[in-house]
Amino acid sequence: MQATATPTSDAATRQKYYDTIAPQALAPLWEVLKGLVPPEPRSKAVPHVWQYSKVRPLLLEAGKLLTAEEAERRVLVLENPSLAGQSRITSSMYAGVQLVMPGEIAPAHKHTASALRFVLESKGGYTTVAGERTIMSRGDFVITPNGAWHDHGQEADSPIIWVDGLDLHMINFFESGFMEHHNDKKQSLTKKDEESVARYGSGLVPMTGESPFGLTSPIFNYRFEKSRAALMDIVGQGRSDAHIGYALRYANPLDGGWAMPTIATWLSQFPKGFESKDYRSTDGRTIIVVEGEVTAEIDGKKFTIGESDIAVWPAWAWGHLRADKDSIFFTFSDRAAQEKLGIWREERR
Ligand code: GTQ
Repeated sequence: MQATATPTSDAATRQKYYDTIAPQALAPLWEVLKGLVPPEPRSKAVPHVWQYSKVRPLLLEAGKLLTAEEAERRVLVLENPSLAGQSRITSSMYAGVQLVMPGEIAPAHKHTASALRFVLESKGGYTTVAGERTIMSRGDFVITPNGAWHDHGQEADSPIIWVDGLDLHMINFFESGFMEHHNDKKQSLTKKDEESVARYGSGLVPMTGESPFGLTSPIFNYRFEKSRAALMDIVGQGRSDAHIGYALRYANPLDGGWAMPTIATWLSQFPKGFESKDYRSTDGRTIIVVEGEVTAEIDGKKFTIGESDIAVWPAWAWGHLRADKDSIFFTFSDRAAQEKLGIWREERR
């Protein structure tokens, strides 16, 4: 016959025991197990929208406060309201809005974190990545691969503004981050402008050789003009997905995977009046509307995302989107990292 275990201790006795084991750097799992292994994700982030009409003047005010060089990167961090002070838009992702004024250079540096730029305003602004320069225009999705030197600048007479998305919280979680400043403010150009587009950007790739950027796409500017044209061709075919509308993901031409190792990125179109069905996934998303206007209902919260507005849809929160006008929007999330770990999930209603 099996002996039945009977609870024997009261709270005070247990606490006394915990006090005994604590000096040995030991702790009771049973007091914390439910929080450590939850039945399903419960994001610490909340849904939120930043209106560009409010952000832009504040960012330009920062332009009068200090130079890009002094700041190193003149950025207003998009902080999730429930994660204030942590520089997080979701638990795993950093996002900010960066300004470079005419004549300025955000000086060359490199780091372990990968960065994406989604360009909101730029006439002639550039970023240089590993010796190759690309001119940035509105809607371009630009990548700074991990470990690549990069500096940004504007020689023309208008400010440039873009949204930054970085995986730095993932890097910092692993405590694996390095960063270095270049000796020169501006790295020297060792390649022709747009050379990587010629080499990798037309559905053809070199006969030999790997990506110069390891797991990151060798193309570091996915131009809006091209992406939009491809997306609109798909829209023209009809057959939208009930949950995602029309969408194309940015792919690494060498292996077909996501363009970045940790961050997934895609471009969506909803025709006016299209409303997606309820959806949730384990990746928290940042959405930037390029054209049109989208109304979101996420976790019971309703808000409108207008042109150049930035919204966050937390992990595993039910939600859907409706287009008030023909709309195009860019999304990024940590889905690429989650897929590599085999933990990404979605649910459709
Ligand atoms: O442009 O390299 O928003 O290093 C935060 C950290 C941008 C950048 C950010 C960075 C950068």
